[in-house]
Parts: sequence; C-alpha cells; structure tokens
Amino acid sequence: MRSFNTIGSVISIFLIYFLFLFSVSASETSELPSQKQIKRACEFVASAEKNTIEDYFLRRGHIDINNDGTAEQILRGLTGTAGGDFFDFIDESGHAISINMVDYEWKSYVTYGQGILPFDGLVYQVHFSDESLKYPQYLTYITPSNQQHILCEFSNTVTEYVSHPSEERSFCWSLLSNSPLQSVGNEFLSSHLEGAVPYPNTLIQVDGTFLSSPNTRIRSETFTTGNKVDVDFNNDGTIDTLVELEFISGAGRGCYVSYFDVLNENQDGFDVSEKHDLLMRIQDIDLEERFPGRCRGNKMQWFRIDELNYLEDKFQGDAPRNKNTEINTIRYLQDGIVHKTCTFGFAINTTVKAE
Ligand SMILES: [Ca+2]
Ligand SMILES: [Ca+2]
Repeated sequence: MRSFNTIGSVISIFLIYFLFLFSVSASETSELPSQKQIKRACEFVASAEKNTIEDYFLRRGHIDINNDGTAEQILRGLTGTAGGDFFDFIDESGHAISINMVDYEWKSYVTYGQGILPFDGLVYQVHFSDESLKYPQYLTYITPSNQQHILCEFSNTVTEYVSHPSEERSFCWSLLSNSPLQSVGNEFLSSHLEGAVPYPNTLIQVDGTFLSSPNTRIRSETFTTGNKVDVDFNNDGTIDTLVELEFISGAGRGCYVSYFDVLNENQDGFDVSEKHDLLMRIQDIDLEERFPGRCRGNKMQWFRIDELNYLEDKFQGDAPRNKNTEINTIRYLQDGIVHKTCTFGFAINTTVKAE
C-alpha cells in the first residue's frame, strides 16, 4: 500500500508537471499570430521590392514591439565594431524590456541588419545578412511575454546581369551565358585553378624581409599565399611574374583582401616602377590606406581571351551572400589605361523556405 502511494504520488507529480508544460506551450502558442497571419507576413517580406522594403520599417518613436497592447520606445542599441542595427525597447516605466530568444541564438545566423515591421496590425522583425537590407534571413515575432520566435526563414537566389558601366556589353553577356569562363575558349592563368603554379621555394629578399613559401609576412598584416602567376598583365608583350598576396586583419568585423603584386626583372624584390602602380590601379588596391582594398572577401584571377589578358575580380563561392560581396568585374590594361570591360549586377530573388 505504501509503495502504491509512492508510485501514485510520483505519477501525480509527473501529471502535474506535464499539465504545467502543456499549459505553458499552449499559452505560448496562443500568443503567436495565426498560421494565416504568419504566411502573409513571410510572403510579404519575400516578395517586397528590394529597394523599398525599408520604407515599411520603423526606426524611431514608439511601437508595441511585444504585441501586448502597450507601445514601447525604440532606442538604437549599442553598435559594436561589426556594425549593423540593433535596437533596445523601453517600457512605460523607463526600463529596457528583456527579450528571450526561443530555440535560437544570435550566433545561429550571421545578421548585420534588422527592420521593425508593423504589418497586419501586428509587429514583426525582419533580420538580414547585410546592413543594406537586401538579403533577408528570417522573420521573428515577440509575444506579450517577451518571447521572440522565428516564424520563417528565407532563401535568396542571385542572378547576375550585365550592368551599365560595362564597355563591351555583348561580350559580357556571352561570358555570363557561357559560365564557367573556360567554355568560351579562354585560358585561365590564375594559380587558383588547375595547373596551379606554386611560388618557387627560393628565398627572395624584399625590403630586408624574406619571401619564400606560403604565409611569409611581407607588409603589415599581409602574407604571401605561395602562389605566383606568370602573365603579361599589362598587355605590353612581355610576361610579368605576379605574386599572390592576402591582407588579413581582425579589426572590426575583419578585413580580407586578396591581390597581386609584381616582381622586378631580377625577381629579387617587388617592382617599384609605374608597372606596380598600374597593377594596383586595375585591382583597386591602395597600399597607403589602412585597409588596402574593399575588405569584401573577393578574389582576383587572370585569364586570356584571344590575345588579351584580363583580370577578373569576383565574389568567392557560388553566389554573394550579402550586398557587400556583390562583386564581379572584368578589366584589362592596354597602353597604361584600365578598360572596364564588364561590370556585373546582381538581382536577388527571395523565397520563404519550406519548413
Ligand atoms: Ca508592448
Ligand atoms: Ca607585361
């Protein structure tokens, strides 16, 4: 009898516990918008014009951020060195409300931009991978009990097109439609590709330091990758030896710049003539700056079509992941002039991810 009582009370405790859990989750669920409302909000964000979605966002003033019927004051939150928009919300008594993220953490997503979206009589938040608010990642909703839930995630498909500064538009379109570039009969010279030429494992003295195999530091925060490319980069009829360099800085959200420098005729140091200046100019590299390039993670490579050698400056991977990495240009040098052959633009198509 006694053991039955014990079992009975254990069962009762479990029952009470499960009832408690159920009531919590039931009240939580009832605090969320209906499935219909969620679908409408998610589809609205996905289909919104990229350039106008910001017009729907609230950045200052008062808004009922937690959908409990009382407005909170929007404060622009602390902005770290990594930038981006973060907000705090002050309630009527002057205290910042504390919001609990349900089933996710900030580190689950890389987001640098956020918009507060009043829609359909409710208040949502749209989270973007970039400050320019072009690549939405997910939509959240804050319940009256200050629980922030993810309602849906987005996926972004990027299509490239030939943009206006391009000097040779039909040629550029042919490059896009014949991706990858090899299929139009070009010869890639870059060491990133097959047949890569590793930098010779001989010590080359430059300004009192030594260049050798990979990872030799040659300037502040700049390293050799160990790759070299023999290419007539300025199209003057003589082959030049370019060394691939990487600038890597941890300051702010970090900076990565990949570029080439050119060795002098004796190959015992970098060229310091106009040739070096030209190479920096076609790559948009300024070695006088704290960050020599645009910190956008792009990669340069050289290729040849017919008799001309071109520089491709492009995002890495299959597609840009945010506005910052939307880079794809093709240029060449002739008689000391940089020709901006192709500049590609990017169109983003956002869809709601299926659950
Ligand atoms: Ca409120
Ligand atoms: Ca040359």
